[in-house]
Formats: sequence, C-alpha cells, structure tokens
Amino acid sequence: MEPINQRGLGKSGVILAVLVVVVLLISVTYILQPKAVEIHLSGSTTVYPLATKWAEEYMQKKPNYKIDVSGGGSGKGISDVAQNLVDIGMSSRHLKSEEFKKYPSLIPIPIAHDAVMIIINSKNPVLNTLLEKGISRDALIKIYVEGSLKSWEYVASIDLDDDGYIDYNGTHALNPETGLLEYMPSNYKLSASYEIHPITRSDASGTAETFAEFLGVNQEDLKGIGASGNPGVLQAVASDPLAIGYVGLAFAFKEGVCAMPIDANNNGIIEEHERVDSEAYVASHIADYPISRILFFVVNGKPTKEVADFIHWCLTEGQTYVSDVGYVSLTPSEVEDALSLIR
Ligand SMILES: [Ca+2]
Ligand SMILES: [Ca+2]
Repeated sequence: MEPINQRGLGKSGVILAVLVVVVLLISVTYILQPKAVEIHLSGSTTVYPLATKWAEEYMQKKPNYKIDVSGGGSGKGISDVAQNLVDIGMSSRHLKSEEFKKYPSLIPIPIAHDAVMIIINSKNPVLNTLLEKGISRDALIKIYVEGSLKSWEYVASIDLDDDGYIDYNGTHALNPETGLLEYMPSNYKLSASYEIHPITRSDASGTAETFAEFLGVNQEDLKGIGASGNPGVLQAVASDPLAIGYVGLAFAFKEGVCAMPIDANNNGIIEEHERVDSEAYVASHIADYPISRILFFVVNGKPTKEVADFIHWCLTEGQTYVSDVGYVSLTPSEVEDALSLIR
C-alpha cells in the first residue's frame, strides 16, 4: 500500500523548507541592502541649480539616497528648515538677526560664492554704449529705488531722438548744453522706445536682498515688475528689449541677455574689478566684484549622519562641480571652516 500520508507530508515538508529558504534569502538581502534615505531641500533659486547638480551626482554614487530639491526663494528655504519641513534650507544671503532670534538652532553653512549681475536685453536700443560705459550705482538707485530715472537715453547719455535733450523722465530731461536737469513742458512725453522696464523679484529672494543692500535699501524698497525666481527674471529680461534685471552669476550669460558692467564707485570708469567679460572672468575676480556673496545650506541643529554625509561630500568632492553650474568654489580654508559646522 502506498504511504499516501507520508508522501503528502514529504511534499509539504519540501514546500515549507523552500519557503523558509526564500524568506531567509529575502531577509538577508534586505539586511545587506543599505536603507533608503530621503533628503529634502528647498529655498533659493540661485542655489537650486547647484544643489540639483550635487543631488544628481550623489544619488548616482549612492542609489539608496533620494534627494529632492525644490525652489521658493531663500526666505522659504529658511522658514521651511526652521519648521523641519525640509532637512536643508537653501539661502543666497546671510540669516537676518530676527531670523536668528526666532530660530536660534539654525546653522548656516557656506557652500559657494556667487555674484549678483545686472542683465539687459541683447536688443537694447543703446546696447553697445551700455556695455562699454556700464551703469553707475547712482543710476541703479534712481531706477530701482527712486523710480525717477526712466529712460535708456539718459543712462547712455545719448540724445537718440535729437530733440536737444537727453530724456530722464516724463517731466525732467538733461540739457546737454547746460548739463542741467530741466523741467520739461507738462505735455512732454518720454519716447516709449527708450523707457526702462525694471524687473524685480516677487518672491522672498536672497539675490534681491543682496542687490538691495548694495543700493542701501531692503528688498521691499525695490521698484519694478515682479518676476519669480532667477529663471523668471531671466525670461522677463530676455523677452523685452527695454528691460533690466538682476540675477545670480549662473543666469547672466544666457541667450537673449547681456551682462552689464556696474560702475559701483560712480567714477565714470569701468575698472578691472567692475568688468563682466565672461562668467569665468567674474568668477576669477569674485573677491573684488562689487556685488558678490556667499551661498548657504541651512540646517536646524546638528544634522543626521546621512544629511551630514551629503553636506560633507558637497563641501569636498562636490566643490569640483561648482564652476560647472556657474558659481565659484570655496577656498580650502573656507571648506575647513564650513566642515567644522557639521562635525
Ligand atoms: Ca532726446
Ligand atoms: Ca568705476
């Protein structure tokens, strides 16, 4: 007689053994596999392209990391990290004293250098003169803060319409013969073809704060048409021949726009440190360039080991990618100082 029962037991025994082996294999694979790590960043649109590049490179090295980078401006990055909504806030400006007071556990870690650049449309009616003469800090104050200087004709000091006056705004013009600003007739109309269209940032922006500080004011004092993020300003300037805007170095040498030198000391001459020949030129003169700044990662207290490892990599191996994205890497001693903040 066939031992049916025994054979049946034998079969289930084999199945059980196979199951045990499968479960063991799965557990071993699971234990050996590095655990999945998620890191979230948000904030400065200036830092965004650099952080995105770092995230891509790091995730290639460590496939168990998922690093997610979003924009929103420096203000958002700082408040996000302060509320633990993200692991790292990105900022293109120093923390304000009121932010330190409100969130004393925030630690800003320098990650790279950047410059704030003035850009104009490459079809500006007086492009060549502007690129040669640059724009003075005083003129930028009149355009962005006082709102009194409204004509490209005046910035270039060229009487484009040959009416004997260099247009300044609707009621004033510079008489080239007397060199004085004169009241114009009330019906005097500024030529629409020379009217300056200043573009400013509509989001809480480190770029805007840095630019405003250079002009001696705060971001909210800047006049102009609002655009969101560096990409928004770039797009607005590239699509309007009469526009002027300010962006981070990585956004200044793009299709449709030209970087304009700033006569920061108002002496009528564009000196070596004020020139903006190319991205590489500005990068190599960053210490003397009139509007340069440091970019930051901001953490809330000592970061976790995984977040600290990522930041450590950004500050060491990652520095080689900084110039790829258009910024300037830290000096070795700056790297040392930054590393000490996460140890
Ligand atoms: Ca004129
Ligand atoms: Ca100068």
